Amino acid sequence: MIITKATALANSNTALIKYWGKQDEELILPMNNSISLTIDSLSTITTVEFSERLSSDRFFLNKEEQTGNAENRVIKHLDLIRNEAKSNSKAKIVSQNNFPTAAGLASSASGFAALTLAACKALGLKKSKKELSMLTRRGSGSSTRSIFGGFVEWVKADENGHSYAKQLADKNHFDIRDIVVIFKPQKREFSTREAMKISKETSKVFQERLNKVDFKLDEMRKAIAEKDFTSLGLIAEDDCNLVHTIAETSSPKMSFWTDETLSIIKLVNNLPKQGIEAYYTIDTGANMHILTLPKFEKEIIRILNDISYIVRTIVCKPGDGAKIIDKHLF
Ligand code: 2P0
Repeated sequence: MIITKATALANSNTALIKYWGKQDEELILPMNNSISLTIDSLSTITTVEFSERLSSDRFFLNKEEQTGNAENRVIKHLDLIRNEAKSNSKAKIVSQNNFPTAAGLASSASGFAALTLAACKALGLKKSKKELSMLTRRGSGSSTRSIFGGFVEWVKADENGHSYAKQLADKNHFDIRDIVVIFKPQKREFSTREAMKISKETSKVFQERLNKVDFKLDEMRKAIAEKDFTSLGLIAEDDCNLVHTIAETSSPKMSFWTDETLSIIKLVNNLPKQGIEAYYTIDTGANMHILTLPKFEKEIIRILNDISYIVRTIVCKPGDGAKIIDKHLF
């Protein structure tokens, strides 16, 4: 009886130049390069155990057994890894997020990065970070970037073996803060996957953004290299606004922002009047990220603490890439 088990921890990442649209839906090849910051306080821990004793795969997320789409995506990804390892063993997968799932906080980024690393380790597959990033990409695009820590770029390509992530700068290069602002939970009307597809097929603004994205990527790389927080924040905010304009100009129209989101956008826009430099970015959900410098962190938290509709704030620093840990979840 062969039983192999491994546990990995992966952090989520915040997209500064976003991945929005695929050139290949099956291989998950993106339309544009994207740049992100891996953050240290939104993480997933996943334990994978392969055992000849099991007759089927079982996936537990946050203590609840998953069925349907969530389970199928995980099994499909495990099949890919089992295929590489020439293994037929079924697996028990137990995964724990320390933050809300499917709320626009990139739980699929940390989730698939942790799953990929733990499953490869448990099956004895030796892979470089670059190879791991290409493999996890097949589960969820944003997880490609979570293999690496700090500032990361995911490179587009039109074939499987050339679309991977690379680190632009490690977590110690530029100490910024990402304050995650969480509102009361609400059901999303569109998954990110659906939203990207609808955007690409129906929004006229989609191609306009692509025409300018290479220039913005250059500017973002420069801002990171030069530790130019103002440029980093302005470019991230602009790309966020553009991606949400694409969603809003799609058919059907897709809106991810709520009244709460709009109020906090206004608040962030007004912070410079109080001598605070901060920018926002938002993914596919109402929750948002406030990017700022360490010296403004306490004052922003004090302001946010007075706002009744904010359920939780999480202060994140630049974080590490996915790693194997010793403590299993079961
Ligand atoms: C990003 N997002 O760059 C963009 C910005 C959300 C908004 O990548 O279809 O769950 O699994 O590849 O990775 C989240 O989308 O989508 C995401 P799939 P994923 O972070």
